Amino acid sequence: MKTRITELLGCEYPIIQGGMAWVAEHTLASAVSNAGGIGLIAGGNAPIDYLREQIRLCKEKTSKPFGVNIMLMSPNADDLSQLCIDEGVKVITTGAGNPGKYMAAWKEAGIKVMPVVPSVALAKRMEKSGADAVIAEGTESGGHIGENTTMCLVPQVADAVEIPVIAAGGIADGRGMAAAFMLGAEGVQIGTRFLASEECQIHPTFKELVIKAKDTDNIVTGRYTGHPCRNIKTKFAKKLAAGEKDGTLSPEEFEQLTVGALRRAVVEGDVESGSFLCGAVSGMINDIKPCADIVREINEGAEKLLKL
Ligand code: TUI
Repeated sequence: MKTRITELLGCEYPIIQGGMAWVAEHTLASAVSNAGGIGLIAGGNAPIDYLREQIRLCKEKTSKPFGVNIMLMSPNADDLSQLCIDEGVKVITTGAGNPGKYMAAWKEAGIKVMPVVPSVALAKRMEKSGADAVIAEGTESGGHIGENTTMCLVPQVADAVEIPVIAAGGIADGRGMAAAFMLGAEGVQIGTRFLASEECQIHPTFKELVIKAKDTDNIVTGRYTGHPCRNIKTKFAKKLAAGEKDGTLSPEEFEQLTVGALRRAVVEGDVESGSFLCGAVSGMINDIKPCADIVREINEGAEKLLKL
């Protein structure tokens, strides 16, 4: 499928892997890029040396284009931004903030920049600051989320900007991709489906939780901290949600319990105190597959439905 996104990024399919903190490392990213999509390495809160190594390892594993996600709440965001320029990264996506202050330097370096936006207002601002595309991410996504749904947000963003729109949140198969295209998107960003991929390096317990999850097995926690996150509904997530609701956990106590919780989930598979960030679409993911199959099947499914 050819769209302005495949043209912009020089990839075969307009399918971008989500920049999932702690999850999106070079093995996953290179597998998605080799499959014809765009793999992403997540900067997250990582130190600069970690990201430099991941970028270099990814270049060894693929000659196809790949990108880096800069999580803008990271204290290292300035350094990681410069590192991407120095390492010749071709594509940057951003999350959890406004990347305005980095835009000029990234564009000067010839980087294709695609900020994640949770609203029409931010999409317009990003277009004005020179973004090449925007990723309109609905609240169905895993991790840190905005309020609007993919179904409502994508067409409104597509109407508001001239640059291409990538839809994210709740997309895991060809039907989701076709639906996103009907809403005006020219690409999709997919995270949760790649959690259950062979190349994804997360703890096996995390993969099990994803493929066993039903439609009702995810929950949003942390709204009162200003950083709501969608997770798999483990006992720990339910405890956080209950404490938030009945006032027995202050926002400070909540933050204390969740410091390092993503690492505990991804690296240790710790269901007692880990946060398993995951999208609402996990209920329809029932198997672990190679990234190449995931990318091909999603694209083929969408093409068939769109009668391309
Ligand atoms: O960033 C994400 N997903 C994430 S980041 C993350 S690490 C983290 N963990 C706990 C708390 C906070 C972060 C885990 N998952 N998705 C992209 C995304 N960006 N979702 C929402 C936004 C967003 C929100 C506000 C983007 C821009 C924004 O702008 C505010 C402004 O400054 O205008």
